[in-house]
Amino acid sequence: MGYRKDMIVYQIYPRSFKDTTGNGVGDLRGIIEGLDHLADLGINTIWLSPIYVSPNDDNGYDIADYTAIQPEFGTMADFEELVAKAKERGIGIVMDLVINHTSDEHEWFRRALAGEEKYKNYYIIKKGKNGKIPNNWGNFFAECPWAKFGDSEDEYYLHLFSKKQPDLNWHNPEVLEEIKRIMRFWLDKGVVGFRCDVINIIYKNSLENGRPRPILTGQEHYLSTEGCHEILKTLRREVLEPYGAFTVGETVFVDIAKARDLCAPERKELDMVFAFEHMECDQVIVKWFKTKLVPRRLMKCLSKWQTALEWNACYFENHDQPRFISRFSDLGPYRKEASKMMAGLQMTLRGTPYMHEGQEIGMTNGDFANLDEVEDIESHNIWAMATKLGIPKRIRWKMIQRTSRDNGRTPMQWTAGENAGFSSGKPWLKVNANHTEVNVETENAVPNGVLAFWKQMIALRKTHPVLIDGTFRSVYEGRAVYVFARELDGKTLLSVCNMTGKTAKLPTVVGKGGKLLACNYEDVEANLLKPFEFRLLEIEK
Ligand code: TEU
Repeated sequence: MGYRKDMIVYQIYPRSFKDTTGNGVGDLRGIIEGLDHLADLGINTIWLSPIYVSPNDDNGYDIADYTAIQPEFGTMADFEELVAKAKERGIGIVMDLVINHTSDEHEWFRRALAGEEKYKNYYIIKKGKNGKIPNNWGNFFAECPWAKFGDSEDEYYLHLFSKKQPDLNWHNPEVLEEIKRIMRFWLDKGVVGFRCDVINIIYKNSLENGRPRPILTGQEHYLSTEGCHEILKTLRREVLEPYGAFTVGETVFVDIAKARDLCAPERKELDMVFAFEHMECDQVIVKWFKTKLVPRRLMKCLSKWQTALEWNACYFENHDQPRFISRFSDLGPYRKEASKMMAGLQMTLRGTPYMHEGQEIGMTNGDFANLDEVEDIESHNIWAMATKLGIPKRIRWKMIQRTSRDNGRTPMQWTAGENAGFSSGKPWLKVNANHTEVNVETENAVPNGVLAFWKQMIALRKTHPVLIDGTFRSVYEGRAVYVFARELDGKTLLSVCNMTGKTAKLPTVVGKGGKLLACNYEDVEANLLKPFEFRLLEIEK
């Protein structure tokens, strides 16, 4: 029930995947065209970022109609065809469930603005305090989280994200009923589950002032509240279980204890969570300030989560994150090797792997020249905030370049041709210049390429039950080299990753024996690992 441990998920950001109409925006028919590539890659589940009607203030994470398809993406018939054709290839579709907020253009919010009390109660609307906003909370997009409610003199609505994303009032049972209806609508269309957007913040305990902190003051009033746990239990019992559907929650600021409370099997809430700690290994206080990625920090963090949770959602990239290989400060000429090493790492950790589109060809961060080439609302807000704080332009730009969510959203690189074969029109976001070298077509033509290695690692995962059911044991965490073991029924696989662009000593714990199941270099040396070398060894007992 819920999920299958053999799931291998591939995230599609529909705007950026493949455009078949020439309007510069990816669409559902483009995804249908891409299915053969995905089947060939070996994945069996697609998570679709939002495809619902939206004014696109936050690229679809601001939903104006939960049960209709965004016209620029296609029609409901296209969606149904996608579900059917994916199913023919053994691929299930997972939808993005964004229920912390709607768009301010959703009918509920419009009717609230028109004065209908029923709908006002769908949102979090509060009177100001002596002409001031209701509390001191922070906002995820570095805005003020309160906006004037219509023409009202002293009423405000809460928005933890953009002004066009009013938060829903989960104290109102009618909201729960609406969401149940929406979930069943998509389950009836054959989707296999949901990725639940910022799910651990939906239920606000109170709107009291929060303890002041560098970011997101007020979070103690809404992070993983009892109300949220109750809602998750109800949705699972009443909606998901009857369909055998699964959920992964995007859960912000969770530590291990909170993550356990949200996804421990016996609690019957979420099946697994996207935690953030390993993505924050190279950040200082807030994600917009990055330092060098210190491999050992990453290893320690991965081992900690691998050991603590019964099952992890293993991801290194998504539409909110810079490309992972671009985070290695010594990547140098080793893009391919690093991507292959990440394939080895991701496919041998314990948990469900979630790849992001383009990861399979080793796509890198965007090569934006200036802010005009960046679309993301968060990047623009951060730029404005940093300007206000007097941070010099050069540093501001560096911050955006390194952290912008658009790094993970550049158009998928299909060919070396114009616009990377993504679109015949002007793409909505700049195509990376390296598409002439980094693209699916070129990769398909080489036997030892990045794509071939991802395929090999996915195939290995499918044929080695130890990579799915086996336990995880950290064996070595060095300055450069990470070694961990997966064990099942007396069988041991050792995953050996050099996480730097320098040659490193093979740790003696690896020993001499063992059968080499995979390696991203043609020849291996007895005692050395080449830059970003990955080995998977089967140890004979
Ligand atoms: O993201 C929520 C989230 O907390 C972050 O990862 C977010 O990207 C932001 O950078 C916080 O600083 C989810 C979605 O994945 C994201 O795309 C949406 O913008 C957001 O929720 C609102 O729906």
